[in-house]
Amino acid sequence: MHCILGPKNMAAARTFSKHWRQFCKLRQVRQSGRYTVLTGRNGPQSFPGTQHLPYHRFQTSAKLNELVNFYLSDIGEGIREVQIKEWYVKVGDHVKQFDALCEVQSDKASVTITSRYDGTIKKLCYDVDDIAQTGKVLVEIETSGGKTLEERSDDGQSSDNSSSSDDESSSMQEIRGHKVLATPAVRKMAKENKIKLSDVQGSGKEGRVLKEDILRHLGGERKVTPEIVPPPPTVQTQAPPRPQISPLTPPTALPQEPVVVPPKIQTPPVIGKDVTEPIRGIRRAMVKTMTAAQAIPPFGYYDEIDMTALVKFRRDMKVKALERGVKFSYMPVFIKAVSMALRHFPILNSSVDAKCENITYKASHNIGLAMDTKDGLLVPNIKNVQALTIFEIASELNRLQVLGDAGKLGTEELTGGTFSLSNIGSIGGTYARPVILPPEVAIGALGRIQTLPRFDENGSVVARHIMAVSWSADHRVIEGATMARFSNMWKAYLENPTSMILDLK
Ligand code: CAO
Repeated sequence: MHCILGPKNMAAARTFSKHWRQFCKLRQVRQSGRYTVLTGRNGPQSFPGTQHLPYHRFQTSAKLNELVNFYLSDIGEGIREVQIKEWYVKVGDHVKQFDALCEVQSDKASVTITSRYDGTIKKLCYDVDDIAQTGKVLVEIETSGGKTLEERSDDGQSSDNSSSSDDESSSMQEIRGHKVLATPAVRKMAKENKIKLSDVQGSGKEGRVLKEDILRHLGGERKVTPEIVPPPPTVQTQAPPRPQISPLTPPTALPQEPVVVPPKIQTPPVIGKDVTEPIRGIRRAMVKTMTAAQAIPPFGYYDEIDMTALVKFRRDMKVKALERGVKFSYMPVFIKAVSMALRHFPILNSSVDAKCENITYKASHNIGLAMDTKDGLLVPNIKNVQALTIFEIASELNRLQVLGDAGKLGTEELTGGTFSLSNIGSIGGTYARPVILPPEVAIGALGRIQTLPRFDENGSVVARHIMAVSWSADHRVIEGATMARFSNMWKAYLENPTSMILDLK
């Protein structure tokens, strides 16, 4: 048994043990819109502890030389597993407390795992893209000094097995000395091409290595198959002159017309094989949510909105908002109008329990918006829209879009929604059948704003800006008439945006 603190220090040890357990429980620190999780060496199973940690099991990292198992602790929201998105360290790296170790993706959020210790990384227990379970060892860290010890089991047994760091380091993609910034896809690409990220000159932000950098690097290093560029089509602008033949002239052999051979279209060779891979990360969440949504009998309601006045209104507002540093699309108006209409139809801002036995009318209008991100479909929400100005909504939407683009939407942004909008029209299309996100009870999908002919009050055909809206509501608790009345009110606000001023709070 390795006694780190001697019996004399038992009292001090117990006090430390108590504080340490509290410290571990309070590790979830929100940082810049996402969680940072610090993980205890004894793993989450020791957190709830009324049980005392054996006195030899804790330490101040600066003093001891031992190999500690660094567990992935419970990161909340019932998350049991995460996908490793990116390692920020490699075997052999020295880390300090609070240094970022890796980025993980749960089905709800992106989380940075930071170190609890000063020490040297001995083993990374997962590769990028692997699924890591909470409560299992994530990393082995040797705290300062040379002697390595295996983490002792709960009964206090220990072993002296040394780490296999050499093996590990040879299989790593990372570099010694400093961290290379790159997305998992780029790391994978580098790995597949057997190149070290450290050898590649990154051209992205803060030296981040991009796909193009890998390709450029590959180009310089070995012969790459040149991109297949089809030759420009030959355009015959003038027909070659035909020989003039008089009908009386005896037929002679006609000169051969030049044969114009169309250029051969080079298509990329179809080589490759079917690829089967596990459904992970955000898609896995989509499987769960959408499967649960299938249990809801939806009521569909469709209408069209004359957006002509709003298009003009937005044109003016866009300039004004930009002067204040905010991008202003139609969404902030759509979202505010939803909240204003929800005040009259609170049942549409409710949630039902799994068996649909209880309904909860939500006080806050946390309006979710389907977002197409590089990681997949996410639905962050804007909290308390009922209390926000349209400009504040625009500003929050900008923030969410930046986080979404960076793959950094956190649990805070992704949970607690009460009603959702899906602006598929920003990509295209006229109608969509949106799927209700349980436990919410309604969702709207917006089509593309199109210029279409419509009759004016004099019966003349005029060009109008038209957008279709498709609502889905949980028909177990929402009557079709309620959905229709809500839609009419929302539509009235959008068709006459200045009327919103009267009801704005
Ligand atoms: N019709 C016409 N133009 C539209 C439009 C619409 N329905 N919606 C947005 N636009 C315009 C915007 O006004 C903006 O124009 P400007 O450049 O002139 O300002 C441009 O298209 C780009 O808008 P945007 O997409 O950046 O911003 P947004 O606020 O309109 O939408 C968001 C934000 C997050 C909803 C959107 O980016 C998005 O991800 N949409 C896809 C949603 C989706 O995937 N739904 C399906 C879910 S089910 O799988």
